[in-house]
Amino acid sequence: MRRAKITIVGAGNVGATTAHWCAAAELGDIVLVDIPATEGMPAGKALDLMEASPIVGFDSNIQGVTSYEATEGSDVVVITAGIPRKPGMSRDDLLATNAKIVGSVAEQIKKTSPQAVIIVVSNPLDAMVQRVWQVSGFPHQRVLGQAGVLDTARYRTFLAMELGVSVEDISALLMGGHGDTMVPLASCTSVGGIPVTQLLPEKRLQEIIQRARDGGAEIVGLLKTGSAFYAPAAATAQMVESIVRDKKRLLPCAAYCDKEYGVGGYYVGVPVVLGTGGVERIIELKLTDSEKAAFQKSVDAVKGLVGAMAKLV
Ligand code: LAC
Repeated sequence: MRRAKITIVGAGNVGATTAHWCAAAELGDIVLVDIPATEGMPAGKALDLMEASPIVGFDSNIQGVTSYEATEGSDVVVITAGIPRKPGMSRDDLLATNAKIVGSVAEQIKKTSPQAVIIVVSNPLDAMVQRVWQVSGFPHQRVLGQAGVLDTARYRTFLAMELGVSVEDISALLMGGHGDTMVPLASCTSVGGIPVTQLLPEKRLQEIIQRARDGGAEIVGLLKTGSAFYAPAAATAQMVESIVRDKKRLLPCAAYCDKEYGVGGYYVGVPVVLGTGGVERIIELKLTDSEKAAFQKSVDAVKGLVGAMAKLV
């Protein structure tokens, strides 16, 4: 069987750690790309990671490069390029700089890997994925964004810590944009099949939901010189896996919604089925009135961001 070819653009913390998780799970051959000014850095990280393969036991060819030739014909392209947040910055503060960066990456991918599924990770996520879709001209099913898997993982982690149970038994869903308005859905959260509302008082659950919303900023505040990367990279690798193995996982991802949820042509976090074709289905749930209102508020924030981006690029 031919191995999948996975390109990761941006060899910084998120990109290199995504390569690490993808290699460890033997998801395919990996090309790690960064800008020419980084010289040997992507090659050094790739070689270092490959030298771990006899120890960990994975067969993956991992290359680090500073131009796109080696990425040609990729099945999946992950875009992590862009500047990360510093303390005091919101994800939205990155808008102008990162819109230009991801736009030029999308131009390259369009030329070298026209059949790829693109997963965007750069922030502010919902606007960046819209930008990549616009510039690439790819069908919207083959462009999606990573956010919901990470945000849901944070929510699941905090619930497991609170309840003293395995994270594996916490199943949850989160919708909306990857920002302060994201919407963790208490109605879709269960612990070993038991609705979470039977295990936690409402007030405590709301505190945990708020911590999940602020999860990215909590890490930025601790690290001081950058933002989270282990969990964002693990989330991305899980999406790559569902695509290259055609697993059809049902995961929250930033997907293009037009009629779905009445969004009207924007990328926003919704539950999707992920397979070889990218977003193969968007699941439309019945939301409670308050969830509907919170989701709408989040969609409005995404629209505002995309509107602001249109004036900058
Ligand atoms: C976070 C950043 C990467 O949520 O968006 O940690």
